[in-house]
Amino acid sequence: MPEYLPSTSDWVREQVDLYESSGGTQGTTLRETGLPVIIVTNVGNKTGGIRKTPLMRVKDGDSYVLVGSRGGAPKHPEWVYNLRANGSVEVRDLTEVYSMRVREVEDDTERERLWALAVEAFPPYAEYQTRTERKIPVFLAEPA
Ligand code: F42
Repeated sequence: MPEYLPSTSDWVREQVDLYESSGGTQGTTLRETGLPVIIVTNVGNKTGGIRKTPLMRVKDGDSYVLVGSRGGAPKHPEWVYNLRANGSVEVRDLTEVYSMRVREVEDDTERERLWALAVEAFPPYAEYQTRTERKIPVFLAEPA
């Protein structure tokens, strides 16, 4: 059984711990913003370890839009490479956990629609994109 490899970022690791240990009743928002967060459990593409990545909750029907913003940093988050290598994830949304299939959104029209949903749910995404040359990757997690 692959082992859980906690994030090297303290605030992220602590949010995952609180969110999961409370069964999805605590630690479910982005600090004081009150905006909802989901936890994406994915497989490390190099370590094979279990990674748990909190992301803003952006819904598209029963699907979730996953945005590799990392605050507009110059490099993609490392979980992007995990999802590209293995699209089978679990998404925890509050007390529910769903098995989902993730695909990277390449089609411009679809990406435009989903990006608009993401910015509506979390306006800072628009500002993050202006901070970096890289095109922030967008994935869609659909019910498996
Ligand atoms: N990040 C976003 O990009 N978008 C969001 O909407 C978002 C919301 C959010 C809400 C709450 C919260 O607590 C955090 C939030 N974050 C959001 C931050 C997000 O959870 C990640 O911490 C961030 O995106 C950076 O992702 P990362 O995968 O680069 O994480 C780093 C810090 C990390 O954990 N690195 C590990 C390490 O040991 O250094 C390795 C992680 C990993 O997956 N390694 C792979 C492996 O095989 O295990 C290899 C990856 C590779 O390089 O191929």
